[in-house]
Amino acid sequence: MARETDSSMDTVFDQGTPPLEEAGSLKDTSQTGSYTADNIQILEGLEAVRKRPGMYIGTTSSRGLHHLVYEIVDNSVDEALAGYCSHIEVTVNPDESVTVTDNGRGIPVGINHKSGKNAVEVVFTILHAGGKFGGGGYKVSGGLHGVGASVVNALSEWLEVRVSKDGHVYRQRYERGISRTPLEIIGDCPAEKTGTSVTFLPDPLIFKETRIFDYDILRQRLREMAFLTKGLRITLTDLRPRVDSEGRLEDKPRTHTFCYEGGIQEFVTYLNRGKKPLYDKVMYFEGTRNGVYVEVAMQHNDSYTDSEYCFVNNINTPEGGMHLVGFRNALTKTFNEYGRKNKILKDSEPNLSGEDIREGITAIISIKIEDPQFEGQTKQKLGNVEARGATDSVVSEQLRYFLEQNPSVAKTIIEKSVASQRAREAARKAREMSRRKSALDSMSLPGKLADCSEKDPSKCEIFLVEGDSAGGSAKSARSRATQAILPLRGKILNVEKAREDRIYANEEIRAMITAFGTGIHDEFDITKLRYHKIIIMTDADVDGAHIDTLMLTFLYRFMPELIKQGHVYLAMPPLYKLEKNRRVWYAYSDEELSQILNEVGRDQNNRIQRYKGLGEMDPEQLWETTMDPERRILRRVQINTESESEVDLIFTVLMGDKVEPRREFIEENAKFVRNLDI
Ligand code: TSJ
Repeated sequence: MARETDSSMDTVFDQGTPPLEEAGSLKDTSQTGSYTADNIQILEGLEAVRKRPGMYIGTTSSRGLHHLVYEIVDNSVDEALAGYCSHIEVTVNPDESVTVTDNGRGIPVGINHKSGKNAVEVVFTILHAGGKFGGGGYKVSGGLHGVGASVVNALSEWLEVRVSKDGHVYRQRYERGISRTPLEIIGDCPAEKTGTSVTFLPDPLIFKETRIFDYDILRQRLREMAFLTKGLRITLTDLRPRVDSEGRLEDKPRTHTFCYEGGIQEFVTYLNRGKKPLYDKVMYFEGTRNGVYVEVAMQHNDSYTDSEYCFVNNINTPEGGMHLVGFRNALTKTFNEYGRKNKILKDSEPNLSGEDIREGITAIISIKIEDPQFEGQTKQKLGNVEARGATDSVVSEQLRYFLEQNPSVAKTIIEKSVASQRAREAARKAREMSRRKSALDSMSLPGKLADCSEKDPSKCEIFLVEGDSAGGSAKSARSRATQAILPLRGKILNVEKAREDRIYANEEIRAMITAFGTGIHDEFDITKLRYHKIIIMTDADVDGAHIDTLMLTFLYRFMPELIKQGHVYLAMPPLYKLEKNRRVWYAYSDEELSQILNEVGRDQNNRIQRYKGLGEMDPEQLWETTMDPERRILRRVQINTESESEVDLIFTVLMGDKVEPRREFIEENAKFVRNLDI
């Protein structure tokens, strides 16, 4: 099972401030002597990175900031993949610098004859081909990554590297990419102690938006990296001062250690932890074909959505690509062959479709390839054709063998696929029927919808209102020109727990789909969106919050682009109304109420009303507190995570039927869940 423990690695670098010794016998290539043509080229290279950081790290927002850490950690992961490193420690220091330390062989310190430089300096000052977001992927002989160190160096106010090797500790310091000290020996250590440690402070001139590292974002990505490299131990420690909920300073730093002997097999167990697996085993296939190393782990659960996560050289490819195609081919072909051969699928029955077989699957497809080609608009799709054949071949061969060894698992999956096939057929008929009745057609809007008169979608908003009575108030309160109201009765269907056919039969869901106008899934077309603001308006209580999550789950599963492009909002009705001397205040939180009371005085004659629901407000109150664009508060919903598997988990855990993981998850991730809503 997964281990998450406190840890302390006895690092060879932890020597306090070492005395500055003589510079050793190393040649200083940066400070003394004149710059050679090479040096100038280097400066130009790194200057290009500083001029256009987006080309190299995608963005200089929080996301790009965190990317710096991954670029450095990738180098240590490569050392682990080469078999020389078992532990990586990532520390966020109180000054917002980050230290990454490994126990690998240590970057070579010898002089490279071609460049006349030591390897450390080459790593940190020579910009390697392209950069991830510039050219087509990245090429380096040897390691899979190793291109990022010079980029991180260029974008850091300062960076210090320490290498322990051959009984010495070496150090070099850079500022904004330029070496400020030579690589010098600063102390000795036992010859068997080796490793690399890099500390860097992101440059405020580059990262203007934020330089604050988010522990939870780092934790998620490092956990993912640990899953993807079995047996590798990764520790994250936050040394920044921190206060608890009572405002007291915490005395212990926050820390997590990830180490998964089972690798991606454990990753699947982790992803399925909020769901009911259909069988105990997690399948695991592994092999190398034509230089492509393929690893796949999978298990079905009782839900109706498939979750396939693809990685190339440990980098997520959300748009899939050749490895995913190969995996899917193998799955479809092998299950149909097995089903026919063993008469679970009768001759009279049609083949199972890939979709039917994948219903409820959780799969990780992770490949390692020498020269990955990333394609598509966001360069998140693998283009290498050889990856398709390799993945297909490894999975076909080993899945066939697995099914033969585990006939009861095979039977369970095929029976589930047949059920899915029938439901899909029923759904298709239901869809067709409702199309014929043109209920899913935007020409005939749902009867309950009170539409607005404005035709320009960018000026229009739609309120999805809990309950008919609140819906009624909202209809009379609204600004008719730009605000549409769609009342929804009671709790809407939980789409995590229903098959497609039932979902399409659901009236509330059909009404929403029709009103939005965009269509769903593959047919989704954002240009047909009829309202640029979709506002969920529910009571400010537990039931309201539940309806919010049901609604968001539906939107996320059926039209994720609406959320990603920032069209979805939560209305915020007030919690309290305070009346004094014929004046009225509304408070949207307990803090705000006490703030208002501080200002107006806590007198006897204050009238404080606690709103229990939207229904308690008359239309005028509803308008001025919650709907009036001039006065209301809206919270835009955004997906606030690097890792798509985490978003899936949130919805699964929040909406699934296992209570324990849900409670655990909410306790663990209170902040995260809030982030999702805000
Ligand atoms: F890239 C980097 F500088 F940012 C960086 C590299 C940062 C960190 C935290 C670690 C590393 C790193 C590099 N860890 N381990 C290595 N290993 C090598 O560079 C290395 C060592 C020995 C040999 C060899 O052939 O003897 C080859 C390599 C590539």
